[in-house]
Amino acid sequence: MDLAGAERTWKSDGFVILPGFLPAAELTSAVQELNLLFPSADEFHDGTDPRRERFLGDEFAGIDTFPFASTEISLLAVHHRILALAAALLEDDDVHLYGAEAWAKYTGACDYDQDLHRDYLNHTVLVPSTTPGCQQVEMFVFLNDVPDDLGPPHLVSREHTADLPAVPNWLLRPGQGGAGRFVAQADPELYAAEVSGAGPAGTVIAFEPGTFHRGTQLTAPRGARYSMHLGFRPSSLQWGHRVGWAVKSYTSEWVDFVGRATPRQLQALGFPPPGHRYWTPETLAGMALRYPNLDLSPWSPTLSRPAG
Ligand SMILES: O=C(O)CCC(=O)C(=O)O
Repeated sequence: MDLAGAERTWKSDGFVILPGFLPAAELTSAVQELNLLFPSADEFHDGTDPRRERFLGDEFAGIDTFPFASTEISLLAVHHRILALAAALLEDDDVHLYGAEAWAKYTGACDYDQDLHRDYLNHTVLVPSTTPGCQQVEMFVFLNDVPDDLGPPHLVSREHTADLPAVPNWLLRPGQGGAGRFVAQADPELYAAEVSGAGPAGTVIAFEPGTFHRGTQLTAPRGARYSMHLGFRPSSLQWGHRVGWAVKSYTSEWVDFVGRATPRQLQALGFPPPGHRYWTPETLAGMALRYPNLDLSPWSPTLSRPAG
């Protein structure tokens, strides 16, 4: 895992494409549980899965949010390689997962072709920054092979966009209509500068919310694309967010995830690290009742070292 090289590319281009970053063997258990969330390609295209209706006509209707019906897919969102990548790019070991979605797209279900845009409008209440320590990182993680005819995202390097102002945010393809101060026609050269994110299962595309990119059409006959969309920030960065995890923390999906996750993975969801003053006999006793399957020994003051 060449994280230093990834960091250099992310800094210069605003994104880095890491083909097969998650090894196939480490994807298997999550991929085997995809059907808990979504129909297979055959089930969708043969019309044999009643869940297929939800995907028709709206590209965003194929999104499930964390915690997922599959614990394996929830765990993959904080896989140790993903956390190491986020920490390297954000230059901070204490990273927080501020958004996690699993997304299924099927050829013909709807129009997946998007205009170039940045994501910052719903990932931060401020605007993107290039200052180290003040950045967020988004990731697309492919759960199946995504060649060019299965709708890989396209991205544009900062080399072509660094001078563009924060507004407008959507830069439209020729012939597309749109209104509002965040929307404008693009210089066609911007579309000519796009790079395809096509890659095998396990590919991770890391990009910052100020990077221009867009979704593309699925054209492969009977095709399906399964991916995750993750967002990380340094835990001390308060202006970047999408959801609060507590709102779903009573669900069995959350409790099952917590029972299987490591302290580092849980820290990425907001658990204080071992040694933090939160961990006292009072809170440990309460946590033992709330999460009967969680091994609390890593947070027990007698076993853990003080946090720095
Ligand atoms: O899923 C993709 O390939 C890109 C989607 C995207 O950029 C978006 O919805 O903002």
